[in-house]
Amino acid sequence: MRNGRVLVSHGATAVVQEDNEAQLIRCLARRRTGRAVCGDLVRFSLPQPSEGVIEEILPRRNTLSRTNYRGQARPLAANIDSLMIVLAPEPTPDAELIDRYLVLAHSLALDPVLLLNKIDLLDDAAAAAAALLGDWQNLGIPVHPLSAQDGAGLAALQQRLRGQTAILLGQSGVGKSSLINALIPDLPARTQALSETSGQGRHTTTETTLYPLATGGAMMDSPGIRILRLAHLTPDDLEAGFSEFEPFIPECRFRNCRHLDETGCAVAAAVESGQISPRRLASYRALLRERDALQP
Ligand SMILES: Nc1nc2c(ncn2[C@@H]2O[C@H](COP(=O)(O)OP(=O)(O)OP(=O)(O)O)[C@@H](O)[C@H]2O)c(=O)[nH]1
Ligand SMILES: [Mg+2]
Ligand SMILES: [Zn+2]
Repeated sequence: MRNGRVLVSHGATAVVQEDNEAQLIRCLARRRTGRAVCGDLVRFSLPQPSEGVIEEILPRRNTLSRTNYRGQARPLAANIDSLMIVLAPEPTPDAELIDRYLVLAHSLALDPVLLLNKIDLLDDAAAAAAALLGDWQNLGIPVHPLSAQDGAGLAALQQRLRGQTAILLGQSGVGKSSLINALIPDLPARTQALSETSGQGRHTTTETTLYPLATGGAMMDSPGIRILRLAHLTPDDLEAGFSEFEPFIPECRFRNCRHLDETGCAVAAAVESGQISPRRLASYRALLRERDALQP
C-alpha cells in the first residue's frame, strides 16, 4: 500500500501524488471509501502502473464545504491550515461574499488572512486599502498587501506559508491563480502533468487544486465563485462568525433572539448606535434566511 495526497479530484477519479515522489498517479475511488477531495491524505494500491485505486481516505482534520442549491453540504477541500481570502481593488470586492468566507473560516476554527492583491493599481496604497478593508480591518483580521504582478509582498507570504497548507479563496478575477503562478516557477509543467494524469483535458481552475511548494507546505487554488451558500452550518456557527455581535447578544430581550426582527434586539440596537456595521448585520441576516429556506 502507498501513501499520497490528492491534488485534484474530478468525480470518482483523483490525481494523487505519492509521498516523496514527483510522479502523479490517476486513482479511482472505491464506493466503500467515497469520493476523495483536494487535500485528502489517502492510501492507495497500484494494480496497474497507470491507474491506482484509493483504498482508504485518512481521517480529515477538517473539511471545507459549501452548500449546494438543494441544501446539501459539498466538500471542496480537506486538511487545511490556513484560509486566505483574496481581494483586490478590481474587481470591486463583494463584501457579502467575503463575510461568508470569514464565517466559513470561523466554523473551521481557522484564523483567516485577507490578501489584498493588485496593490500596484493603487496610487495612495495606504488610504485606498483602508477604504477597501474598512469593516474587516476594524475586526482585527490580518491583511497582507501584495501584487502578483510586481512581486510586492510575495516573500512575506512565502514566509508565512512555510510548512502550511493554505487555500486561496475569493471571487473571480482577484488574482488567485496569478499568485500561485508567482509562487511556483514551474507551474506550466505542473499544470500539464495534472491534465495528462487526470485525462480531463486542459487543466483549469474549475476544481480546487493543491500545489506542493518547494519551500514546504502547499497552496490550493480554488475557482472563483459568485455564491457561497453556508446552509449546512448551524445558526450558532453563523452567529459566531460575526464576533463583533458577541458582547451585545446577552443584552437581547429574548434569550433565543436570532437578531432578525425581534423586539429588544441588542445587536440591532448596536447597529443603530453605530457600534456594529449595518452591512455586517445584513450579511448575517442573509445567511440565516438562506439557511431557513434551504433547511426546512
Ligand atoms: N495589476 C494587476 N493585475 C493582476 C494582479 N494579479 C492578477 N492580475 C490580473 O487579474 C486578472 C485575473 O487574475 P487571475 O489570477 O486569473 O484571477 P483568479 O482569482 O484566479 O480568477 P478565477 O480563476 O476566475 O477565480 C488577470 O488578468 C491578471 O493578470 C496584480 O497583482 N496586479
Ligand atoms: Mg483562477
Ligand atoms: Zn438579538
